[in-house]
Amino acid sequence: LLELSPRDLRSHTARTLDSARRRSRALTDAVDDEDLVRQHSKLMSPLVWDLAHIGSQEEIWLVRDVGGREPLRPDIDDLYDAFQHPRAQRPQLPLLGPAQARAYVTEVRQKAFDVLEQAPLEGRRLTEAAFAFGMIVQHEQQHDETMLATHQLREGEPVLHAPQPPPRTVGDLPGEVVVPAGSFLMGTSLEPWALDNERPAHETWVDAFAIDTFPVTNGQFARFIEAGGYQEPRWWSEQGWAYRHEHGITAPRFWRAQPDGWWRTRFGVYERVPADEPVVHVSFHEAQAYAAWAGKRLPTEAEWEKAARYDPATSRSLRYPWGDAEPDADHANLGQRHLRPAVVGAYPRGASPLGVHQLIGDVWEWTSSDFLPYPGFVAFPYREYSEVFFGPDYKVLRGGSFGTDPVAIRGTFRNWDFPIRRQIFAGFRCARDLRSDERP
Ligand code: AVJ
Ligand code: FE
Repeated sequence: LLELSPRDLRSHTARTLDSARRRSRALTDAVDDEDLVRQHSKLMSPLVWDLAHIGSQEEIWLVRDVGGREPLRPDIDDLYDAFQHPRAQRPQLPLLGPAQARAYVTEVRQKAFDVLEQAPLEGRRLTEAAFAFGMIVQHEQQHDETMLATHQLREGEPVLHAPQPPPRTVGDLPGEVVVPAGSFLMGTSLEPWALDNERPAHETWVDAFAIDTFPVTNGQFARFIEAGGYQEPRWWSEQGWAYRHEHGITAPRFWRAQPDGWWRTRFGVYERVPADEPVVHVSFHEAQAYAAWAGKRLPTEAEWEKAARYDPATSRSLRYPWGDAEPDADHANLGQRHLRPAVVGAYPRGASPLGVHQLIGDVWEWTSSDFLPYPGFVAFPYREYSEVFFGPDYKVLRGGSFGTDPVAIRGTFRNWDFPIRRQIFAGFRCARDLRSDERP
């Protein structure tokens, strides 16, 4: 992407717009109109809201802003402004119906393609427009992951289908990797599609620590439950314990205890919980309690990023754990190719130089860090993308899940959510300080 000519950048952008739209269509065509307008959970919008919101953002940023064209539907800007209406209230709004929403996003897309071909995108204009297109492509893919989470909350027969992820192909590995003390370059000033919260690149000191080779699995998490982990306040923060009680939480979301073990519902399929897959649908509080029970802690986001990007051979920070190449199917479980995490050990080619596996894809990983600006942060292109969320209310998640598209993830990408949320495809891995006898 960094070396593309303007013409190649146009065709790359067109391809990524197309693949985002194919996914949005697949997710919204999989259900009937009644399902499309229904609210499957108070935590989520009706799918038809996400669809028209995707179009509305594209109209505002590409058609009006980059293209300088006349508005198509200025009357609906407010309806699809996420800040005006919380998710729980969206079903009551006079939303576009399924057919209108589909027609609207198609019309916006035709105009956006027109802007992409016709706009005089040279020099600085090109850089700005390329970012706006990248932002909109990522925005659509982010909502596609949100829509996938809505599908997981939907009741009824399975409507989405995908092949199984690959099996384990790595041999026995140590459970942890030691990351040496030192500073590394965190964040980026170069990635053309990096969002404002990933910028700028800055040297960050990280003390030596150990981090798990793999995300925590269902089998490991089940042992925490069976050891009484949800009954023991000492493993939980005060806030986490209050939340666990208020909501009566005793296992990851979508799990059910049966006489023969744990079962779960996954996109309408009722199945045994597979022991070797990373655990998914746990809150920050559950992740934090597990880590305490295991005698460990969650990594900070600086630790996570150093484990993912730092190459001790060159002291450089890579774009992805495996290097600078864009993700392919052998690197990571991304892009909704599979509708579940892969078992641990399934992606030897995706390991970081330090030997940490499956940092990208499979499950988002909770970190212990609050969502805060990097030193030198500048809100761009609008304060509502990241800045209004900075503070102690949100925890950072890293690495993307099986539901995240490759365009919407990289070693520097920062996601955030409330520590009580579990409908997202979130798991975690543990870290710990080194004992004095382990320090070099
Ligand atoms: C980065 C996933 C937290 O879904 O709230 C979508 C992305 N921002 N539309 C979200 C986003 C505006 C955002 N997350
Ligand atoms: Fe949005």
